[in-house]
Amino acid sequence: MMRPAPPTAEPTRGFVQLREGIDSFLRFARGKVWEDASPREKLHALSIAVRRPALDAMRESERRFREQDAKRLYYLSMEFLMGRALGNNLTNLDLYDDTKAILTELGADLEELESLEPDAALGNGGLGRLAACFLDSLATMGYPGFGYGINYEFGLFRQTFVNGFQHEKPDHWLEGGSPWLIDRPDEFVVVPVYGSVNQFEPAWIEPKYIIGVPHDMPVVGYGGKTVNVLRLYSARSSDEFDIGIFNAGDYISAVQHKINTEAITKILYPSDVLDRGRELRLLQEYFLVACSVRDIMERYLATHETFDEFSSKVAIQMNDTHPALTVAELMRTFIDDQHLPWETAWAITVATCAYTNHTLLPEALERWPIDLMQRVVPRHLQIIQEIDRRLLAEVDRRFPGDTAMAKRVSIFEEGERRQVRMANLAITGSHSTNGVAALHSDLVKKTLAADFYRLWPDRFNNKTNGITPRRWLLHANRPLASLITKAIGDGWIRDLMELKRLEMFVDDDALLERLDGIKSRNKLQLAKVTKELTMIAVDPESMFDVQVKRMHEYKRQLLNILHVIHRYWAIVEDGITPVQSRTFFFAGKSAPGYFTAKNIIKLIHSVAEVVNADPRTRDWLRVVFLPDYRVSLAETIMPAAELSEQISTAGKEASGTGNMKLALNGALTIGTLDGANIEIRDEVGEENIFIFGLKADEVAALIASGYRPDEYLAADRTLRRVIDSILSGHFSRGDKDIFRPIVARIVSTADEYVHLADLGAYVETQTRIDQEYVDRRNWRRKSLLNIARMGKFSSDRTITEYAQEIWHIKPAVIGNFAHAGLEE
Ligand code: 26Q
Repeated sequence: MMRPAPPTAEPTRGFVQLREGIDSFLRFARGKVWEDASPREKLHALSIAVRRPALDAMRESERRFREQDAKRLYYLSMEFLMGRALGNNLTNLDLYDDTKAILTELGADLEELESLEPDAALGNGGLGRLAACFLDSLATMGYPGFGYGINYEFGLFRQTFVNGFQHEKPDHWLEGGSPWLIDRPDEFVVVPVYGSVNQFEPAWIEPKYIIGVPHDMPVVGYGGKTVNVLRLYSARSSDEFDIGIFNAGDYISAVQHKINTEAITKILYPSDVLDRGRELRLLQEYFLVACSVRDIMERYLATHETFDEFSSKVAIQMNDTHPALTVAELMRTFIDDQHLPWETAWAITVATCAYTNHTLLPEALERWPIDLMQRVVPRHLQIIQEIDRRLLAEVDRRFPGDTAMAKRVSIFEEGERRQVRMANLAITGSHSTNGVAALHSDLVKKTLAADFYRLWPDRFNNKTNGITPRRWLLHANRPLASLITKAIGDGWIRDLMELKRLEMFVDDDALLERLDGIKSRNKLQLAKVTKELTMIAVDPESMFDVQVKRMHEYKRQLLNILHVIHRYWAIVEDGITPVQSRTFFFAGKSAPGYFTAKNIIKLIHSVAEVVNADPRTRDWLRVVFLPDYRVSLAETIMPAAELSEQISTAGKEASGTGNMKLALNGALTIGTLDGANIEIRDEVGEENIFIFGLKADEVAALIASGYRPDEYLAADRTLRRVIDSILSGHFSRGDKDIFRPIVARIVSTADEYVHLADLGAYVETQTRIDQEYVDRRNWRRKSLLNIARMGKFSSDRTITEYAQEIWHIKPAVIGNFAHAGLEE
């Protein structure tokens, strides 16, 4: 990219305004000058100055959308894992280098200030980060696309380790206020909840009321032209808003009501497996839906008289089933508030809504007990019952007598405690259901939703996930980004397919050398951070092998650590000198109540303690567990990684997106044929990726025919040695019990993740990888080919597909007056 001349020559307008913005904030809001400000105040002042051009562009973008009466996409999600804003926004506004120069003049370091910003960790993992990448792509391409979410006071817990055990600390990220959140108290909405219904009238009787207060986060598109909004709601008690809903009287119970109400948006549920049947979670999901739908309706009705155009002006995407009550809330609004007939309301609802599925794991499918819904959202339950009645009528008409099918598709599940199946509601109430990678979407049609696929085959489609190259390459890996730009120009930033042109350089030694130099520099940086976080010194010359993701049995961090143990014994007992030294990096949070995942964290720490200390192994293998994995830490890890571990049991990982971030930053993948790994292989070519293990259908067949882990143990003494040494207490200071539950799971015929079935192939593949790595030029060549062939995995491509095939929205670029017939 062309960088502006040094500021001393001719300061740019952006430069002058930034400097002025910083000074005036400190003077007028803090009564200080730069020299007296603390680092945090400096960060705050800088952020306030940077948000000025962002907010100007935000107003201009909204004006454009309104003038064009553009169709808008609303992305409803319980999670947005945004990470830090300052560096990303500076990058997208093209103010990063100017700002760096200003701060240098002022005697401060931009990266140091950036590192003081708390992550906006309003999500657990992949699903929440996907939503954040989508917002970046929507704004970058000029689409009218907006996020709706919850303004959790506490984001995902901060993770610490005590003695190798995970501890959770609250993440009070808003302490001191965020410069990136604009309060909009005057745009509050009123949300009814609880109360009752009767059979005679379509109405909600004597509900209580909650106030939803929006807070807007600007989403700066690359180039700074389009700035969209992520609107996050906080729950407030109605009495503060003085809208006369609560009659004064009982002071204590009024305060109690305030406490209960405000609890709704206090905290993000820290589980990505189900924490089932919690009333507070249902309240959160309903609150998100109710606030968003009210806001969407108000905006639509400000410029439209009837609902004839609703579905041609509004698209709603439901990020998993968490906001699936949208279907019922839209129906309630159309019928109860707008007095439309059922058929009309239903046609509009289905044409407006679309649903993305992110998992096939049965334990992760949302189900809500009917009695709970009856209490919390009685009118919605009543509407869902009518939706179900009509659904079953359609099944009976089209598949007469197939009562088994009717049972399976029904939104209600029979049982001791009858439940609402949210996926069935979402599929029934949408015109589109998509999976997030080709294999996953195929499995949705064949397994999860086979009956619905028979009913409505045209509703099902695939949208393979993607990641934003702005955050994950341009911002996170500046040295690599500038190498690429020097080689092929900066077109890749908006069109990642341009990376293909790097293939011209596969045999260019000078470029491969520079690529090697950048990776080494990034590894040094990660080594430094590792030392600070863990006190462990790692060898920057060793291969950096990384598995970073939520802790889950299906993701098989266990397979990874079993291989490490195997390596350890190969050196110690078999006297095998490895051809290559390696550092195994792990990072990831476990749900606080997920006992097995927490135990796996402890096992990894225990193995680390032994292998890192043993003089026979410490030069060959190091194990590190980096605490508190989050977006900002990922921005340091991805650029330094050389081997990417994507080793889930085939058929279990819907897509994965870390796999894409790592490959885009030049790591080679060792992986199973699962999720998007399959499509990564298709892109990079078989010779540039390390695929091993059972395929999805083979896993299914193995389990169906009776999985026998003991057979793998009997056949392989090195495998027995790994298991036996865990049980012997070798890694746990003699404690023979602590890891017994883990071992019991992997030697059991009930291990649905078939660890031992894949371990042999995994170890062999790892051995082959060592040999490939020793030829460093060969490795960097493959690394370059991986980077060059990652174009498909830009979230710009994903969003373009959603826009054209599901949402039917168009970029509202400057000068595009399609409706006024003034097209340029
Ligand atoms: C639901 C109800 C109650 C409490 C928690 C939840 C909950 C929260 C988060 C359930 C699931 C999640 C998150 C799921 C998730 O992150 N799935 C991942 O989505 C990615 C983006 O599509 C995929 O790449 C991953 O494969 C998938 O695991």
